[in-house]
Amino acid sequence: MSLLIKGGTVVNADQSFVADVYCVDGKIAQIGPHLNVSNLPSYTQDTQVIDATGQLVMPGGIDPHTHMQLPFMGTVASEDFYSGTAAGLAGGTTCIIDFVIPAPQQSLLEAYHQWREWADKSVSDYAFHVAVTWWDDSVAADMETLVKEHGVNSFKHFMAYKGAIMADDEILVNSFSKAWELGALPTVHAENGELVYQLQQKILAMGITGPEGHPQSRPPEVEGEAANRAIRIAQALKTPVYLVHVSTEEALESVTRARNEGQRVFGEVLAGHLLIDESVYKDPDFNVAAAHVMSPPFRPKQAQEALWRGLQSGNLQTTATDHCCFCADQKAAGKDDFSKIPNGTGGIENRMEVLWDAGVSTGRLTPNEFVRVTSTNAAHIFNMYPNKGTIAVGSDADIVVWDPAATKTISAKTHFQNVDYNIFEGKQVTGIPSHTISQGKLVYQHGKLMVERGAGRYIKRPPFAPYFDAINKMRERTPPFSVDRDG
Ligand code: URQ
Ligand code: ZN
Ligand code: ZN
Repeated sequence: MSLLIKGGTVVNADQSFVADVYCVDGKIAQIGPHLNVSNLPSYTQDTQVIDATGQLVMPGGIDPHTHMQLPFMGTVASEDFYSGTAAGLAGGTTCIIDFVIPAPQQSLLEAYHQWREWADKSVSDYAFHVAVTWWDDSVAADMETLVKEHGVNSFKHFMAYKGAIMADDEILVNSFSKAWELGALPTVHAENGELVYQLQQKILAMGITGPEGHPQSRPPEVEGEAANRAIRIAQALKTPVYLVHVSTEEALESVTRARNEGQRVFGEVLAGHLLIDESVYKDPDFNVAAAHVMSPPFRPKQAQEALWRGLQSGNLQTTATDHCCFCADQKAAGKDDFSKIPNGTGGIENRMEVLWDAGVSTGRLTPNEFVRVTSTNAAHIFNMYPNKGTIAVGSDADIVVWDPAATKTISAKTHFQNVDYNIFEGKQVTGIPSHTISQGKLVYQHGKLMVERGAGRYIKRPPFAPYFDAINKMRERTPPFSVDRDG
């Protein structure tokens, strides 16, 4: 099977150039100006040809933070792996990293196999972070099996959600150490779960039960404290750490300080936190305010400017959505108690277009930086590069053809996401995908999805240890700085 993209401008994280892109059997086979491939055996009457004149040809987006069909807070997220990955393709995202979240005392391996089964219906490629929600020797053993046999190289820790999946310091210290011994990356949801719990009780006792209580129970210092604590624990243990959904200046300051001191800390920012502010919680319509209940909550406007500066400066490296959808009837569980509103919002379908519109069209980001923060950096950090995250010969043919002039108005009435609310409702964007190619196949074109249930592949991600092993082996073989003068 082959596909040719003609006349476009290839945009990678490092450079842009006019070139055709020829894909064969799911891989990028040739890149160059005016390719002449019609005489190749792979070029047949079935070869799909896309005219990308005046458009950009970019690596398919990677969303490193989604929760398809997550069982959470007494319900299950409305978006499943089929509909969620399809919606992603409609927005130019061709790969997700979702989360296996074992219940406390549940075997990590058992949970992993459960999520693998759920994800089998995906229409685009996917990988998994695995959450460590409890600790004993069996957890350490399962982590080792997951790294060595199942291609997991990142382990998540929720510092929030007391009484459910919260990781206390004992779990953080044990798990960070084990993860790095295995060459895997610890990641954290940085909110102080004890503080959240106590503040929720205080606010409810004051008679504030509506969604407006949600951000009041999670002020910026709740994230700032946990972010700093996670970074300091990582520093003490000499492990790297990746902070998901950084939403506050306080957390960004901790990330920036650590990076300036040479500590290997990564930060992720959600499209929602860059564009939506806390005024949504004051909406008199419970359904609108509750639809925006996620953690960390949307913040005051000045936090958004700081987060954009974090992206522009390189102190935040990836963008994501934390796509975790609950419909109005599910959010209603918290009608009389905001702490019972299932936490989560959508976004996988709109991440790239809202970031292009607010990032590139405003001059905050160049097109190359856009590619870096929507695809390449995630591929690097989670060790999927160069299969993912770049337009290069030999890379997976996961590609988005981007029409910088096309416009669209985002709405739940027209989106593919399986949720009855869109946090970007009514937003008009300029610059949207015209075609999405997944594994070398055209799967989205001008508003039409052509996906195949189960076509998505599980992507194994090697640990980082081998690089260090190789370097150490090299050192063993040749004493440092010895040069064979005669050689
Ligand atoms: O905390 C998360 O990342 C998951 C449970 C999704 N929900 C949310 O509010 N972010
Ligand atoms: Zn989270
Ligand atoms: Zn999440």
